[in-house]
Amino acid sequence: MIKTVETKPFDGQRPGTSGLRKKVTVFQQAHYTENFIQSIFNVLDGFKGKTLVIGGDGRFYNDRVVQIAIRMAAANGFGKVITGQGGLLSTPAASHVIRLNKAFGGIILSASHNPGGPDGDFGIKYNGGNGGPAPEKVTEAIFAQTKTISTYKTVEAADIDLGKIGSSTIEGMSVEVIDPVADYATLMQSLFDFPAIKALLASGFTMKFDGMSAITGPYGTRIFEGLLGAAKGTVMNGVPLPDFGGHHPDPNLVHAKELCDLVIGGKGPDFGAASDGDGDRNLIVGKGIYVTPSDSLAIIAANAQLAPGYKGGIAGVARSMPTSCAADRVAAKLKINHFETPTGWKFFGNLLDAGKATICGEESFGTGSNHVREKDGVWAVLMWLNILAARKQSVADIVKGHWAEYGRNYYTRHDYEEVASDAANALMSGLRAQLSKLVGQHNIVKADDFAYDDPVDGSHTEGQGIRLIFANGARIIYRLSGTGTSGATLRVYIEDYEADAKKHDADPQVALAALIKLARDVAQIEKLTGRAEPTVIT
Ligand code: VG1
Ligand code: CO
Repeated sequence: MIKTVETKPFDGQRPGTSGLRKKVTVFQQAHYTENFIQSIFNVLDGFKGKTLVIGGDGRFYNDRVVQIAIRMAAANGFGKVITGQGGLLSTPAASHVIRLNKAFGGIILSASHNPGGPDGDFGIKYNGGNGGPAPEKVTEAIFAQTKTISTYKTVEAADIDLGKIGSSTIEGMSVEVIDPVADYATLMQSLFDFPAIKALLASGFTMKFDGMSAITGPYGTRIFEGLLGAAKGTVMNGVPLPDFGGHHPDPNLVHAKELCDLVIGGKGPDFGAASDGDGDRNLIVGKGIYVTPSDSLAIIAANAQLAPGYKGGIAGVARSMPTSCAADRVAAKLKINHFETPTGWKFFGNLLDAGKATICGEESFGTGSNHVREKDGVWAVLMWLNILAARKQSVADIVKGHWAEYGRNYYTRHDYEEVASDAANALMSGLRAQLSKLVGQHNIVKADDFAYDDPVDGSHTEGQGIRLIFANGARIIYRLSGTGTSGATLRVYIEDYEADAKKHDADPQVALAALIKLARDVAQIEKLTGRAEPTVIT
């Protein structure tokens, strides 16, 4: 039976860089989750009888919210819900399932790389029929709904059994439970040279993939160990856990330390990779080398045609503004489009839909292409394996060869996590106030607050990060995170370009030391936040 429940608005339900992210305990408040889901439905038009995809990364509370969302979809008039077994779908797989089934849209449950568990984080976001995160005009409309909502619709019904693959109905709406990996694995086989990768793995080349006790364990096990024949045990931390084993499922040098020590240390396998909580990020390491996400994007763009799905070449490459300019150099050489967008995958959707860009990436361990409308961790790993199989060189040789050809964009990101919000805001407004007078000092030729005009729909987005651009192309960028759930996180991105191959072997922290110091001084980071050092360096 459909019922209408009275409710009152909650403050602060504004989606951030990637959906609404809050502590689990916030989502557990009576009506909180329902209010947000109803607000999504309230801004959508014409979904009666259509299909909605629902799935999440398996973190604590995923199982409850999937049931809540299914009931509300039925009460609001959707014709069908498709979800993965156990309510699980990686973010890129959800994007694919939306596109494959020509669904109206999807609700993705994840707080990505944020910790999980009863005291951890949870998140909800809406993706449209193109499989991509809702653009800002939609997320802002959802936020407006959350401020005035007074009722939501649900049905009184028992939980749907999501443990078994198959179909059932609830209040006249059908619910199809699918294998979360199968369609995605088929898509990957259509893009990459699986026989060549299989031959590489059979030839003594070794790899490790860290699923970080999150969603990509089953995807990695099926694809790397199953379809590609990698040795059993190639996938580590391959069983998804509701609390990710107590770790941050964030594939970087800090949180994937065990893998990095093993592979970068040179005594482990030839190739290492990891993904995050919801499967859209990737970390790539090789014997003796860490590949920065910015370099990975550039190298993928330069080599994509080696993979069958991209053999006709790529139309363009897009990167988020803080991502290093390495990819721009590849685009210039290939004479293809390049785009600089604000942070967050939602800004790539229009470029991909319009065929203007084929490969996209962010410095935050996100790379992807037009095969879906999300970044895609396992895709990036397969792309690297395909490149390695085709070029028959080591990761280090490919990276160093790339630098020799294009020059090296030394790059680092310094994060100051859980800083007091007031201090972080004061720091950003202090920077904004100095912008005009900074030009001319320290060889700064441009200082601004990044704004973006979408070349496809003309939408305008402001306040996307302070940029200091130097005469030689070096950059310092400051922005506040839009995915955190406590206090503020200040991100400082530092980049410098070195053309001379004889100077390509430095530690980035050393090569960038003078710029790092300048970045701290100009923003008065220690004075305003009390932090002498960042909490995470990537
Ligand atoms: C961070 C990253 C951004 C990424 C976003 C979502 O956002 O910087 O590049 O798109 O996370 O990724 P912020 O606002 O905290 O800097 V995920 O894997 O959390 O969906
Ligand atoms: Co993620």
